[in-house]
Amino acid sequence: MSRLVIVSNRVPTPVEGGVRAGGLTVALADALGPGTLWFGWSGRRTARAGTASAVAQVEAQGITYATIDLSETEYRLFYAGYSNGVLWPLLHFRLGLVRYRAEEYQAWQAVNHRFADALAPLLRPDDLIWVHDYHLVPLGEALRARGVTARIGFFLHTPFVPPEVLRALPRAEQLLASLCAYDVVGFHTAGFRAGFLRGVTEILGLVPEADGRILFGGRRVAAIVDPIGIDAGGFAATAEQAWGGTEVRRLRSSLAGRTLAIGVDRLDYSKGLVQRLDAFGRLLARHPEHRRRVSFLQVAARSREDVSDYRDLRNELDRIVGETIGQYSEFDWVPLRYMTRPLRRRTLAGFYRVAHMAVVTPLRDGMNLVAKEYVAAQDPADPGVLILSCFAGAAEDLTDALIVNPFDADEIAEAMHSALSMRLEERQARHQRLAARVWHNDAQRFSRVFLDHLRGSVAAEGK
Ligand code: GDG
Repeated sequence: MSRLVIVSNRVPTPVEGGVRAGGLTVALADALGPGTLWFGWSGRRTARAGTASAVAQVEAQGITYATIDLSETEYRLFYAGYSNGVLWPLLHFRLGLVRYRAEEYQAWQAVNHRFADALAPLLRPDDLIWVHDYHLVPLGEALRARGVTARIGFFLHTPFVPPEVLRALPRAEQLLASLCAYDVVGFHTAGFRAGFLRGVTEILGLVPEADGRILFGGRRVAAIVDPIGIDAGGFAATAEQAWGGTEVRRLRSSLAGRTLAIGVDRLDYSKGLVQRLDAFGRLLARHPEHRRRVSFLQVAARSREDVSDYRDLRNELDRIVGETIGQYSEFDWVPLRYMTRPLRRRTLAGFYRVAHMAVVTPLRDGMNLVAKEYVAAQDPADPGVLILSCFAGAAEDLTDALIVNPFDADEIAEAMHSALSMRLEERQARHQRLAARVWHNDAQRFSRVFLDHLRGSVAAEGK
């Protein structure tokens, strides 16, 4: 059987007694059998650039983790610069936030080539190589240039933009060509895949074959739709266990019988936090009956603080939170609780179960796993209501949520009002249909579908 090689920008470093469960680790859990190699950046930054041969390897639970360090300059140009200051805003339709600098683009290419230099000697011809996310788009091409013949797939965790937006990126055609160097390219939704195929047609001038495959440079790349999911049963069990735990008990006693609403996001401008908090203020203004009855807990774990747009967002949120609390608080009730420190995963699962509604309103999102986690964590006998942005990939599947336009604070406020007033029978019926989707499109299915395509790609090519 072929060995699986996962490549991601950050490698989840093994910790004592196991591996730290990052989002990707959870999503790939079923694919990560003994013998798997996981390669990427260690998370360490060094004063000077490392050499290609400086690969650190550790083994945990049969998986080998091979990492390289980045220099401070590489981190600044490749990671904070091009990856998170150009590609992230572009792929989330935020052209106004794109800050293109040629030196960052060159560093992005160079780091991908350094990854390839370090990884190529570790590879075997029958490996299945699965590369993750926008930081590493050129890696497949760089590996091919080093004579790697193994099958290589790429999965994009963000949205993909249509050519009208993509054209704003200098060297957009190079980005598309790099994606075409893979055997399989995966997207969360049919819409993202369609955008990619249109880009290939309109910018590269190629005509995809009837099955959506593209012939490029003598190879065929298959563009597939493969929505990421969670370990729904596992997460439901965690939420149930957390119910009796100290944190959930403390939370519930602090609520004193009031309803909890919850939002959980990385502190990122793509998540629609400003509009969401604005909407909550409008709910309290328009529907005063909810005052004193509901508390909104927003967990917004700090992220990418060395990118200036993220610092600006944090300041703006501090201001809105202060305004809302100042305007509506009473001496024994605070409408909004706001944390920028992360919670433990188990605690989070329990908090989802306590919450009567979750507000998941990104302005754009590849998928959004919080929406799926919230559904999985509910008590089916008394489930909460999910409010979901129409611009999250998850909305394609979770159509029984209350779907809103995340730019329209009034619409979100009305959805909050509906959620807080919804009768038990409707909550149960919606939840049952949502849970069926979350259990169906789960993590196991995600990796199985991708790897089946990757395994099949060579055979199909020879036909
Ligand atoms: C990218 C794409 C796509 C959040 N706060 C805490 C915490 N989290 C966990 C959540 C969830 C994960 O982080 C966030 O996942 P999302 O999918 O919501 O968003 P991104 O981080 O932007 O992920 C996204 C995803 O990749 C997968 O393809 O869905 O569209 O942008 O699991 O629970 N976890 C803990 N404490 C927190 O405070 N423990």
